Amino acid sequence: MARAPMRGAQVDAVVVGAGFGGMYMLHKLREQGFSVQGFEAGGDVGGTWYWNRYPGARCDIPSMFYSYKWSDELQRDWRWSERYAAQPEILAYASHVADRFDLRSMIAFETRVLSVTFDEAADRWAVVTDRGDEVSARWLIMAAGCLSTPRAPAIPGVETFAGPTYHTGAWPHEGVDFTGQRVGVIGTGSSGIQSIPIIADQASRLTVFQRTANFSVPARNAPLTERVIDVFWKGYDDYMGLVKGPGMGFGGNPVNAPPETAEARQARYEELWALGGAGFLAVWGNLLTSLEVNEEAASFVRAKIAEMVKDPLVAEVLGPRDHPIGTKRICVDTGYYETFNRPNVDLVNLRDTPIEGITAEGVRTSTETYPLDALVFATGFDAMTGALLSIDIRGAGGAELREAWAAGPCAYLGLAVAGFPNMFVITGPGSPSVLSNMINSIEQHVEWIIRCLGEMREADRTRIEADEAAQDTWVAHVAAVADKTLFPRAASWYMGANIPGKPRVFMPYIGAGYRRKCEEVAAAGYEGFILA
Ligand code: NA7
Repeated sequence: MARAPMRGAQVDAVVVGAGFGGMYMLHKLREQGFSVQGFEAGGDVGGTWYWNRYPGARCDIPSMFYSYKWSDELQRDWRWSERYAAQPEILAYASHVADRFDLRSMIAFETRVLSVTFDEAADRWAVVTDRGDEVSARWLIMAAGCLSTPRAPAIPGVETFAGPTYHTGAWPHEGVDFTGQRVGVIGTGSSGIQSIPIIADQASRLTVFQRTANFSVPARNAPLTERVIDVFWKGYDDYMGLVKGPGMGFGGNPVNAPPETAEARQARYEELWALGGAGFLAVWGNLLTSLEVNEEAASFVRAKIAEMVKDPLVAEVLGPRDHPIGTKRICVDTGYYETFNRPNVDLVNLRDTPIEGITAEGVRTSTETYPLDALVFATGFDAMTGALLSIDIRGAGGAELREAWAAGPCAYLGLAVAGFPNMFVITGPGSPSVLSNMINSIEQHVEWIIRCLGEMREADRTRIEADEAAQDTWVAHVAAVADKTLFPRAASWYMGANIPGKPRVFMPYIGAGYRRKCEEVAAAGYEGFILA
């Protein structure tokens, strides 16, 4: 869409990204009387849900919980159709919110922010986009997303492949029909696991290239009934009490300890398996801190895989053994393991026969070439830092964020970065973010930021910056908490391990009491921040 570039515009706040974080941030800023400009690379709102249109894409948190909580009317009016909403419905929800609160008028779409530079004399950010915009803002809010920079591995010869290639995180809007085709899928994370059963339905032959087997729990997706909705509302206050109070934590919960007898433990695994969903990880409070406890739950899931997959050799390859369950994002599937019983589906174990290259014909491993008509990369994202570091961010004294984060991301409370005044990151590294219900974490950050900006305005202050010492203490705490768990044992995207050369740092915060900590910081006059 053609539009004249904004040159010399001055606003109170620029918001980068119009996913669920950016949308709510824009709404709150305007409501509080700030002038705003939003920028969004996509053609509409929705962020991750705008781009991830691959077949089978759906949320892995029950829809009723995967909704904004800030407007009771919105929450009560919107009717989800399924326990786990599919991508089109989530995108329709984002669109509904944008219509209802007139958000689009604040956003320049199809516009990518290229650079942001802090002007110390003015305490303002200069924002430059690929559409020639130059906008000056007192406050800069990065809502660019945690899983928004898709990455495909640099496999030699990929450009020579004769057929089309797709990435699950940048799926064609018009959809893809694989009917009658020989399709290859590389990657068996959530995106692979959700799309593989559907692609298998269409393709004449599907070859799944698996490097790491992942744990997946059946979604038991179903239409959302009045009864389920009723139960949700009955428990809503308690749920919000938990969200706004102690929150989630993986630090070990003695109340929820495994019972002594193996029979009682098995019964509990069975119960959660039958319920389905990522709630399986809540089986015991110490699932993610005790290797022994974890291994029992992991072997339960492997036994289930062996029951579902007819060929024992295939079941063996699909059974994860190289990481404790839950230390990589648990997947939630519909018919994933059963897909490998289909005669038109093959599994290639890349641990035995690694990919050596891609040719015009297909994928070549160390032993064989698999001829393909189309190739799907379900290979994930440069998670948590990719979107931020793709922007040239220069803070006080010209400091570059890329340099400041060269050894791994450092952010105070995951919200602000020392040396980068007046910039806030929604669900940044060092906050619960991807380990929590993203919508809840987004709301918490937006509400914290808006309170902060309101108080800054009231006190006539123009600059706030994380103190380096407070940031160092927080970053060390984030690492120390993670080190008490099993998370660092997995080569996960939480650790940056999926990107060659990316520093191995556990990025999200797994401790409990995060929200309280943020509130205490604000109540103490923004302790750990330098205000001017
Ligand atoms: P993930 O979870 O990062 O999964 C990516 C998959 O791609 C994973 O199985 C990787 O294996 C595999 N992969 C990556 N690079 C390669 C190469 N070079 N060769 C073979 N296989 C490769 O991304 P998703 O999109 O599935 O999910 C991301 C999040 O989105 C998910 O957790 C939900 O929160 C929603 P690896 O494990 O690295 O061996």
